[in-house]
Amino acid sequence: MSRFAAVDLGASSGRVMAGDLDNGLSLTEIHRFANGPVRVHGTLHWDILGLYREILYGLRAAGPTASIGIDSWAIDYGLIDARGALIGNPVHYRDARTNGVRERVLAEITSADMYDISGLQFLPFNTVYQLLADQLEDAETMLLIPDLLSYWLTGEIGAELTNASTTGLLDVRTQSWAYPLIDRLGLPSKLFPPLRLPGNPAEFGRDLPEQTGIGGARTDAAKQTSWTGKLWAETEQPTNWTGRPTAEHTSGAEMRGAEVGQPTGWTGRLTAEQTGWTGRLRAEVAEEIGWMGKVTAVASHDTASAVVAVPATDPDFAYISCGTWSLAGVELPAPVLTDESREAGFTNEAGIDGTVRYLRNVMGLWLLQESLRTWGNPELGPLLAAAAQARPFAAIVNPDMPIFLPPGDMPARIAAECRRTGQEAPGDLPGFVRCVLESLALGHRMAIRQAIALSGHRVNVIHLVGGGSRNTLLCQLTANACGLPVVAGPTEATALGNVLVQARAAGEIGGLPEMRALVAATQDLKHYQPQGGDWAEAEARIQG
Ligand code: LFR
Repeated sequence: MSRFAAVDLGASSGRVMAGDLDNGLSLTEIHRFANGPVRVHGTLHWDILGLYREILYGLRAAGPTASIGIDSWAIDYGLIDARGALIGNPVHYRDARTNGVRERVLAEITSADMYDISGLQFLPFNTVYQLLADQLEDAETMLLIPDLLSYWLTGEIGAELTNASTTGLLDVRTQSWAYPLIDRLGLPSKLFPPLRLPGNPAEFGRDLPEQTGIGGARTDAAKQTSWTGKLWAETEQPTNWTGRPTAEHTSGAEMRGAEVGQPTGWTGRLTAEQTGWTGRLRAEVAEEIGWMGKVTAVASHDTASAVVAVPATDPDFAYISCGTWSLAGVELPAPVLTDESREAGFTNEAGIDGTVRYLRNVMGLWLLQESLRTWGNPELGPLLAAAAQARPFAAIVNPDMPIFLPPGDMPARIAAECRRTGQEAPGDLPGFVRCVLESLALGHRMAIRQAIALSGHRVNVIHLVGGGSRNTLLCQLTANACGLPVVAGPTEATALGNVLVQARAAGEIGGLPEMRALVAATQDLKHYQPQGGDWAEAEARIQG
């Protein structure tokens, strides 16, 4: 069966999609549902049970598939108690509870030390800061959102690697939990479950990973694939195992003797623990959706899945995964951990197969989405057409100002930022939209140019994927601002990446080059050539 279900939870909606590889690669939307945060007593929450119900509904509607993959935005998590129950509703990263936490941490541990361990940019809402703002007394395990949903579906716990790399608590070199840092921060090490490597590169004899600059994670993944599978199958209760690293237990035989439910003193390379993990649906779930199936570990960070589906045919590419956020950068074989990289706000997140997603978060279409919400959601098409006719470079802001992060009146904040930098605020809605899109294109320019300079990676073309690839004005402005051709599409990169990694785990397709070639051959792509503009002046202007 070459049909796979992709569950993708995005900022405006969640979807269950069916991906078919029988005849090329196609996606069908099965069920779409709202995924807005819920504010209760001042705290912004996920409506996680409601989402789970919608996912079950979508899986029932999809009918039997070879497997299910789940992705969502990164960083957010739920806490599980000793009985396996969820403690409270997960909190949304745009909530204010992390205000000031990052600053407190960085007063204790230098940003240089933190960056050298995790390679992660210092977003104020990173999991590490959320955990430090949270009540952890009753918590036994921390599960990132896709891992939490996988746990409910299968009963098995784990932490998928690409998403775990956004916590700030993963060692970027060894790709295992950074226990010395975890201890230093006073966080309980039992919270961090075994790591799962998505997509099972070794088991099917394809793309056997090679040693790379990041701690040899690839090699270990290949070596340990079979025994981890066996261990988890033999013990049949992986849910409360909490091993910690020592060098002793690196072979399968020893591992199999480890006592489940006890800290075993084991680990070797945690990366490999659940390589190519799949989990059978619980009977109760199968009954509810009407079919028995399994969940496969995919690149559960939505951005990691989107980067899988970048339709690159030339290795010298940059990407912008453009939705609520714009994630702009390059794919590298090893992290960049220099002072310059840290100061420029670049992150080294884990991609599949040992790749590094070297990128910076640009505020993204959030600026537009929140503006539209403030205006009562007028129709977007006519507004974009009017914005295309509006005066170029009338007003431009730095899209990455922290003031733009929380929900609320976005046009008022944009207007204030224009005034702060000595510019007149836009006078009408098309003017605001033009300002947002030019500012975003400028953000893309700054991130892509810095990614190239800091990594030394050559770039001939920018692939802009995700919902933003539908916005022709933004694509053209991005080509202009970056001075590079832009290939826009696919819009559904995240869901496609989710499906492709499942297909790879099932042995139906090979590694990244093969997956990307299939996307390039089957999906609608649009090409934009740069048309100039004084972007250097705009860049100078936003400083104020
Ligand atoms: C995009 C994304 C980004 C992450 C942000 C918050 O949807 O996952 O990669 O930085 O959301 O989790």
